[in-house]
Amino acid sequence: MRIIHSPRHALHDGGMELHRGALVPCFEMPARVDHILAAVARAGWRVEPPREYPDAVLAGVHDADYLAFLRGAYAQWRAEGREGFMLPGAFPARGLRRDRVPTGLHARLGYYAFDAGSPIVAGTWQAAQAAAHCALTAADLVAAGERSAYALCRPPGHHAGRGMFGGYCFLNNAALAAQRLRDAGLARVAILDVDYHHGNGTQDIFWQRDDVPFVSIHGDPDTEYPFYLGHADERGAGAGDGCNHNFPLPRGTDWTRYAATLEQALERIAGHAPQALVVSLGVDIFEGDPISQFKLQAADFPRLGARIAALGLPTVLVQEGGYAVAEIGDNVAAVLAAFD
Ligand code: SP5
Ligand code: ZN
Repeated sequence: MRIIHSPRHALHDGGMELHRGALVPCFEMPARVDHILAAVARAGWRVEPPREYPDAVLAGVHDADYLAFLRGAYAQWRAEGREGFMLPGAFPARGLRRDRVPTGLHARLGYYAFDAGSPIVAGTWQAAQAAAHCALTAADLVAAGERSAYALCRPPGHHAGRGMFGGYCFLNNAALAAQRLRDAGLARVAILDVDYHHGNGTQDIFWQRDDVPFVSIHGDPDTEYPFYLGHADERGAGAGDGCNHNFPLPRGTDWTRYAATLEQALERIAGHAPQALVVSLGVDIFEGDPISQFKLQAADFPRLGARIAALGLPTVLVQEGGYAVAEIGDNVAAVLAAFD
């Protein structure tokens, strides 16, 4: 298994998130990576650094003004005499204007964010850039003929849209990998998102496109984060009509129920006859996850990997969520082993 990883992930650290009305340390923490690297080492897989890419590549799936904001936000925060982490406190919800980008730093912070759970710190841009480069490198390996590659991305990416961040995500690593495969000449690239939380950012990015079908299994947004996207009636628009497939499942879903839905999701993917697959691999579907409510056991992750690998597609796996830190490594490695 080709494993792509950058130690620059650790530059994104030290933030707190607003969780049930209190500021608590982010569940998305650097130690997650240590446990994945340990499991990768136990499996005997070598870790490779990402290649470098110009920022112009990021503009393939993100708006230029959004990228400029992310790149410069923390320096402006410091220039205004502030320290610590940046969190927004106001958002342009219904009834407020979204048709102009405000000039003030705090105004733009709320404009580009969709939650108060994704702090920006001094190293966030560098870490997000490195994670994006991991995903792009994994995509380049698969485009060059590798059967599979795993991007150990941190921060994760699937909640980041064309012009918004949230859910611990700033740059959409999976979307960048899919776009990279498209740019390499593959006509259709499917994305399967198995993270517990709906990949609202990925859906947003490919909503009107028929070349990157998006298929997601996740906690029902009526009760689960990110709440405001991810329902089964969201099918895509324009050229993308019929290319978006959401499978929301209730709290308490175990492998038996999950596996039945997975078969339907895989059928949809096969129906689009893609040349390659990108997997948004969140293992927060594990029973022990502290912020999620599915009931998959450790023994279910090899099954999950085997079912996805059975599609027989060249596959880029991109790390998303998973907050049961002690178990995250074994659960991820169990999925990857099916592709080895
Ligand atoms: C990439 C990813 O998995 N992002 C998830 C972001 C979730 N952030 C908000 C979580 C709020 C969960 N509140 C439920 C409390 C359960 N104890
Ligand atoms: Zn998640």
